[in-house]
Amino acid sequence: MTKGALALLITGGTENWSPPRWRERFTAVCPERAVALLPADYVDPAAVRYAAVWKPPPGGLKIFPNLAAIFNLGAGVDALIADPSLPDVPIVRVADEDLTGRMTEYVVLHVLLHHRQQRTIDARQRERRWDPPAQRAAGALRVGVMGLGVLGRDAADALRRIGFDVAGWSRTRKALPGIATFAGQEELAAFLTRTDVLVCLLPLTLATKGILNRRTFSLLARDGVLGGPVVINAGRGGLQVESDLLATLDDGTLAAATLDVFENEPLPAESPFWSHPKVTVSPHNAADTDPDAISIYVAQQIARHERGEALQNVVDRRLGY
Ligand code: NDP
Ligand code: OXD
Repeated sequence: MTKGALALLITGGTENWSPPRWRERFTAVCPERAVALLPADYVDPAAVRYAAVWKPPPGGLKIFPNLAAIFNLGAGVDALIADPSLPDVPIVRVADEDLTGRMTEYVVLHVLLHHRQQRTIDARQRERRWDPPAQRAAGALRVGVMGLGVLGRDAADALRRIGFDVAGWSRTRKALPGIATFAGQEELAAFLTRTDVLVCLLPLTLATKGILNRRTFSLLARDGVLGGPVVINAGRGGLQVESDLLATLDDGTLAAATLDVFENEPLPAESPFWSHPKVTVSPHNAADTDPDAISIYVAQQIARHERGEALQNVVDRRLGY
């Protein structure tokens, strides 16, 4: 009996993260199954049981009458579930140690860049200036992680192990060793007022849209060792109100920001963020989903499903993540 086909609907990409590369990897890990990269390849829509997607065109999935599951080739599903015609089948998102490790690298890198004042040291190097800035113990810096999910928990724990004074905030209560935890809107202010460096790893949902705004920034600690609060956003651009970010960087409410994600991506060439002296920009590459690792993750999920076991990391469409 032939196995149901796997359709790939993948927008965008870079050299290692290209639709043909995903097809090559899925063909290797699902040798018994037809793998079709749309729209280039032909597949009978009725033969398709699974779809692996990244930002598929709206309406692109409703043509498959026998679809059993959708695999989102990333952790965040905001773009996918914005499509009102999405078939009513389980959506599995990426929650995998390869992706988690990449995000933790990014968070640790950028917290350390601020903590060790690397931008100041770089500027002094350009001036041939031997002038070491003050150095403090990691424990003097209060880092607050918004979002204690798969990514936030791992990043918070890595920061804790380095010695930072770490807290986290989530929708539901968490208990994490060595990390002060806060939950829900009613504890947001208490979380923010003890935070020098705010790391945002929230999903973009109706409840979190625009949460990085002037009010949030104005609640952050102002008595910290960095001389002002710092924001690091690697969640989604829609979490931040960019006009508030710029205004609060300019009026001194914020000392600095590291931004991996933006309201409009790619970040337009005319955006003031590119050249802002207090901003570090990265091109939404805090954590790439690796085709080698994630094709195996999807193949394992399909195998679970076909053995009659529950799919893992299924999105709650009502919550939006
Ligand atoms: P998870 O779903 O595992 O975790 C989400 C966390 O956010 C949970 O702790 C959840 O709380 C919390 N949360 C959700 N809504 C609220 C709310 N209204 N108030 C407070 N907390 C809330 O997601 P991941 O950790 O896997 O990924 C997080 C996001 O990171 C993704 O959605 C994606 O947008 C982004 N991302 C960005 C990448 C990049 O390269 N820049 C790469 C990968 C992901 P609770 O635990 O109580 O449910
Ligand atoms: C993701 C991303 O959500 O790369 O995985 O942004």
